[in-house]
Amino acid sequence: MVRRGIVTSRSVHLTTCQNGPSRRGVPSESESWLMLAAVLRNTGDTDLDVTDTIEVNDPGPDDVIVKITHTGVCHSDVSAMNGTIPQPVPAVLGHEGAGVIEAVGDNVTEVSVGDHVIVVWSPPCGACQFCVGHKSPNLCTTVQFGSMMIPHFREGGSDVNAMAGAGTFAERTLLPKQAVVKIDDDIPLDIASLIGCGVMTGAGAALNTAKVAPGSSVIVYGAGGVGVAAIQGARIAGAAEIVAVDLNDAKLDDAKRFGATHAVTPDDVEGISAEITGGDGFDYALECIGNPITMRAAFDAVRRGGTACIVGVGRPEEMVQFSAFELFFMEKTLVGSYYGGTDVRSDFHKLLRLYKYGKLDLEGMITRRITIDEINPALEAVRRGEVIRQVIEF
Ligand code: PAD
Ligand code: ZN
Repeated sequence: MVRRGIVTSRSVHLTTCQNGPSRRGVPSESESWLMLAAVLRNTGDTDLDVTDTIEVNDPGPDDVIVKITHTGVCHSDVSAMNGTIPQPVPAVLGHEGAGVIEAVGDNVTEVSVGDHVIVVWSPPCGACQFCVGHKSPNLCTTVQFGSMMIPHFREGGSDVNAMAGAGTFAERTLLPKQAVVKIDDDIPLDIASLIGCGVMTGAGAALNTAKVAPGSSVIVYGAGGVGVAAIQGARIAGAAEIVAVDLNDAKLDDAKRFGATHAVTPDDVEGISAEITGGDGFDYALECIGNPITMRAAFDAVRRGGTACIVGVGRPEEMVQFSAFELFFMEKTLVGSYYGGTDVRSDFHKLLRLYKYGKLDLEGMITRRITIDEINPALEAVRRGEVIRQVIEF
């Protein structure tokens, strides 16, 4: 259900949103739309406030406004609520989204009104040492941190932040132009939204960060949206064995649909490792939960010389311990993976081509489609580990 109201203000002229986009530019005096958004009022709240009192701010010369059509619910949204991921409040949460460009600032030539786009929660500036020198554009913070400093929304006279500079749990959001990747109009936007976080993160962790090799053995901890994408990434890379580990039995069945050759609860990891690797350990482990215990378990699950890749996000104060001897003796690679080590400009399109030819199952990852009014039960389902992805449709 969508409720909208009109107010008179200095805000962007969004007359396009009823009948489809028709104009470019940062407009002048006019009416703006109040819109539905899900707001975190206080860190520690277990519910978001679904309200129609939020407005999007005017785009600057290098900004765009995206009409969000679809946004996935990721565990990181839950983590922003409970303080695992630091997030100034009040904030519109959501960071996995896709939609249509509704307005562009004067300097924006890369996209136009009406373009279909995926939202990028960590956009590369394209010019800094991380983007150019280190060839790690996922680690560029220039645009993201700059964007996070600017309130994207307002409510009455007060500022409202956007999670990770994205804020996709709203009918529209304000983004720097680098934070959108244009896609073809025939790609379903619900599918596209998943690429914006969970799918890129999980598949990218397997393909870009761990660089899973053909014929190798892989164990993936956690079969939520990120873990299922990691399983698919490992399958695409040509892994021989892919073991999914999850507490939830239903998730073990799910994991097999996406390419896991084996699926076990944590208690059975040792047994399956003995069966597949003779007890040496797996070539790769991908931790897609965010728990220090499973991070340590992932490190333990790989063989001497193997790679443990940590994708899950734990609290800043939580620690994982390593023996000062084992690091040398086991010669394992321990690597974090931020946004799947992606260069979004090329990787989003690669993943969409894999989807197009049936090699990446994105449709099957959508457990349910919901409205923004159903966000709180949806977040609870994520906490209980019951779902792969839930997609909000506006
Ligand atoms: P999710 O909640 O959909 O999936 C987590 C899965 O782990 C669920 O199926 C749970 O049942 C399972 N699980 C929980 N605890 C255990 C346990 N102790 N043993 C075995 N299984 C368990 O989460 P998600 O897939 O949306 O996200 C996973 C993590 O990835 C989370 O920490 C999120 O914040 C992180 C993430 N990282 C990045 C990044 O850039 N590295 C990006 C996006 C998300
Ligand atoms: Zn996410």
